[in-house]
Amino acid sequence: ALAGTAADSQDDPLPFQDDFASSVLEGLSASPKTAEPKWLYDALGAKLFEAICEVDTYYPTRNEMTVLADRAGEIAGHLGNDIILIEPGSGEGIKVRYLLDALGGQVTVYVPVDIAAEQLVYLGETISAAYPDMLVAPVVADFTGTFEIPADLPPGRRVLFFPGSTIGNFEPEVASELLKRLREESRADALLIGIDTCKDEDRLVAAYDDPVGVTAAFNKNLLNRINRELDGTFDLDTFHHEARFNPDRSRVEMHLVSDRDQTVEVWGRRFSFSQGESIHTESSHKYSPEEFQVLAGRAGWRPDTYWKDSDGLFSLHLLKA
Ligand code: AVI
Repeated sequence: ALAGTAADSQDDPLPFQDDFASSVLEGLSASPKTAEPKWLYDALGAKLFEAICEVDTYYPTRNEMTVLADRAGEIAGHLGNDIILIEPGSGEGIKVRYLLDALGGQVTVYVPVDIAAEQLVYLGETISAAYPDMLVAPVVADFTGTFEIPADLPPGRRVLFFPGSTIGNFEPEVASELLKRLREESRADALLIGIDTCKDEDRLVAAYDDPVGVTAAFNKNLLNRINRELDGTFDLDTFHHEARFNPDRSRVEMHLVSDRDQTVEVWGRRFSFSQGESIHTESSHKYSPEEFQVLAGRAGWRPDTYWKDSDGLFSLHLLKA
């Protein structure tokens, strides 16, 4: 069954628009220039991210699905019955199906939480049709802000499902804060979370600068979005995508690099770029299992167990509140 879709701001048809403008202007005014990675996911950006997951060199999605599929039975054994499964940043909801299939009737309620309203409504309908005995209660919200889980849910054991190494896109201190807040706001007992591990530079850079150019398109689409939604004048032909491994911070960074000296307008404000100057659009932090357990520990999560795929490229952790 499908419950009504709850939004965190019911009256405002574009609740995130002002946030987008102020965030972009602030990031472009900073030195070095930055943009928050969450803005990469407009309708086209979300599609391009789905395409990235199909690219040969982008291993995280495939390897995480392998762990989920191979360990489904074990995971089910750890989680128990009457589960209320809450998924922040549910996206197109492919991975959750592995879990739902493995958990069978153990999940009574699924609460996907996502900023992309249209995709969320579609997900709610398709998941509800595929699992008719389960209640689906979608929440339109930016999970990095405050959001409310519907109050009228049946009782159950709340489990947060946070796959994809999405937490890696936050600075470690922010990631820890977010894991703490997710625990408090969702009042979850358990957290099942995907974490990409650190590995050799070549493999990492190939994953974030794929030969087909899908990741480049995903990154450059941000300029497209700024042009469309904030009256921007970015010339996309004069910026290129770059993926840089930063070993000191154990992360891959995505940048949009200006190919020449130029001035760009956004919402009536002018920003100058020198040749080679970049906008840092995303960081993707990589953690060993032990490093991640320390980070999660700071957020009040106790490690229970974790699994890796057979190549050791990706880990799935189970933690308890
Ligand atoms: C969503 N997130 C975990 C992806 C990542 O791997 O950091 C986003 C991404 N950026 C480029 N490729 C994929």
